[in-house]
Amino acid sequence: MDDLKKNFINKCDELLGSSNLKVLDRDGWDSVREFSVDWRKKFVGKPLAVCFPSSSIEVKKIVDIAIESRLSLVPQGGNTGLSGGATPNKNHEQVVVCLKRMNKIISTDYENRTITLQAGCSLSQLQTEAKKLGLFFPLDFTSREDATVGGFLSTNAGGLSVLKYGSARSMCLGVEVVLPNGDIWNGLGGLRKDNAGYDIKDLFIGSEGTLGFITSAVVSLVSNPTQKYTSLLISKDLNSTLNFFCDVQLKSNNQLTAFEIMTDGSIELLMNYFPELIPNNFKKYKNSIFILVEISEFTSKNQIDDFVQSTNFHDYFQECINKGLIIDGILSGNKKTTDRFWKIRESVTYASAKDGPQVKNDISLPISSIPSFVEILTKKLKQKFPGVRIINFGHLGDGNLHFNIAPPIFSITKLSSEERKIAHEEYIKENERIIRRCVHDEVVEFNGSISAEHGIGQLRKDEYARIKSSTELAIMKKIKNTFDPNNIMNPGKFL
Ligand code: 2HG
Ligand code: ZN
Repeated sequence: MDDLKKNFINKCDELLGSSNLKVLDRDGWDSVREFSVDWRKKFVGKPLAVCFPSSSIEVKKIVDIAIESRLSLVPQGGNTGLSGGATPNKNHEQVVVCLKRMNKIISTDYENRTITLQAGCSLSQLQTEAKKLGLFFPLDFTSREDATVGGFLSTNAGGLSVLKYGSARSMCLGVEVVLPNGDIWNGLGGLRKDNAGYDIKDLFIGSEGTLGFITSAVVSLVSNPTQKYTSLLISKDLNSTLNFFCDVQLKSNNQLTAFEIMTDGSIELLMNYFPELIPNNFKKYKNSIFILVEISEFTSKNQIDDFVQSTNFHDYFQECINKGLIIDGILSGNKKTTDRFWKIRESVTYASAKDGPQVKNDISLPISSIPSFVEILTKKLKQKFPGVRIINFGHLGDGNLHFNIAPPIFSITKLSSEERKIAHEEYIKENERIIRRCVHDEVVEFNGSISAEHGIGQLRKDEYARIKSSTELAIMKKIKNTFDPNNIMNPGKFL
């Protein structure tokens, strides 16, 4: 190990104590593995070490030591990201800084409807804290138990309630950041209005740890919905799904809180891996589209213009069936059924993980063009890559599709499961780049974005450089250079 690396390890040992510093060469691969491999196990890094600070002062000191030792730092929260943005490179030179020990609620403010908390708090911890105040923190996604505040802000995560409440950015009123020069910026004012100059906070949100460490944040809370109505509905195709979406959205005004879809490839995966989740009378709809609709009630009982109060959902959905917008559906009548409907939607990712590697996409499109986009791209992909399976699902109400591509099913009778796994991996290795390009070219054609909520990370880095205009890239690089001229913060990710 060279002297600079030794200097880093010695000083960090002194700062954090050896139980809060894992050094690959000293403590072994097992001690750093879970911080070196991403959730999907696609990116495997080889860090010099992993640090576990407990305060922003300790993060600041780690930055100071890294500057002195000329090493770069990779911020990490729950390591639940899907783009490899928190995974170190393979060069045994980067230091992962895991903020999970920084998990304190700093303060709550009922009147201001805010919680100030450290970046290592989990999303579910924050949701629970909001509940204690009788309020609601609406950001939500499957990895809520592990995902952290710092992680969801650095990636500007989206999830299952963006349609009504927006992405992480819209719920954040302030951040504290340790900058790449070791300065600490305290932007935790928690104001709802602040027009004094540039909005610096918004630069850090979504910057994927490339501009500094978000070490604390102030988030805003909202009123709890008084009641939620969740239904699992079936439509025959995307055109009618879009018409149905417009109808519900128009009628429900801002009471529609989720409009999620799963198309045939996703339904097939669910039926293969979690058949027990699918209601028996829905098994015949494997070539259709499953739609999860959630409508929430917020108002008091005496408000008569309320869609929820004036609507009998059975009648409304029956009317939609008569109009041909949907073909069938179940309206949940209790929490168990509601949880099951959400479980179906959230299990597509788990079914995918069981099936093997895919080309994962996270695209954003004008909602109106989704049916034609899907039709054109599906045709192109099926022509160029015969047999590929399209696992298309996601947040139609936000214009966000996870248009994932799985390899053809290699005949199970001819191959053992191990051989099938290898065949899958090889297919993805060979075709991933070109499939992704094909998808993204169509996204550009339709004025979309190559990431809606998962970020660029390592996964889309090349595509980001290929697709973004030189003007936009130059602006991004100037911003990066202003904050981090020595490229200490998370190098090798999106820029
Ligand atoms: C979801 O919407 C997540 O379920 C994961 O964003 C998407 O697995 C995926 O591609
Ligand atoms: Zn998603």
